[in-house]
Amino acid sequence: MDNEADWTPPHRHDPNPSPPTADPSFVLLTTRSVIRITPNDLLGLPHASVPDCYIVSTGHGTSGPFAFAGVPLLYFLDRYLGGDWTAAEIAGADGFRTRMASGELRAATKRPVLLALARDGRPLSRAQGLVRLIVPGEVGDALRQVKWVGEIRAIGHAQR
Ligand SMILES: Nc1nc2c(c(=O)[nH]1)N[C@H]1C(S)=C(S)[C@@H](COP(=O)(O)O)O[C@H]1N2
Ligand SMILES: [Mo]
Repeated sequence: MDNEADWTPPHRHDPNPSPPTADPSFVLLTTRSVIRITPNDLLGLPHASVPDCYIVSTGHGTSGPFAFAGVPLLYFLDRYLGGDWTAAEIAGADGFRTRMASGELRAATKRPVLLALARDGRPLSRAQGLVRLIVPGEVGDALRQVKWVGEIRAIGHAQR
């Protein structure tokens, strides 16, 4: 039930090439609040850069290598949720989504999962996916490289 297959679309997914909306902000949903986050908010948080990232489209070929920079998702979630969470669902504004477990994020210390704002030293455009989830450990396809993050939902976040 709660496995990854339920949270990723079929492998032969046709990637959406164009942004569904213009607004690059997203909402963080917890059991008690809805917090709107803008790219500008993220710019005020610690950043990391991860080189040699590839976007592996099974239909359209591979692009990269890219150096993506942004806020580590683990830092972001711990900061807003206080460590009190077990997983997060990350959805694009078009509904494309994936799920990241806390343990997986904590294990990826060298190549952290990012809420990316820049690529190769330049700000990401909305067309390029701003704000984009970058999962450097995903190498065989791009099903977790969610463009246009619109919603992050905290899982296992206790109501206090
Ligand atoms: N929001 C969103 N993100 C997405 C997709 C999508 O359809 N919507 N497609 C995924 C797939 S299947 C691929 S191959 C890549 C394509 O990324 P690119 O447009 O940078 O090449 O985006 C991934 N992220
Ligand atoms: Mo893809």
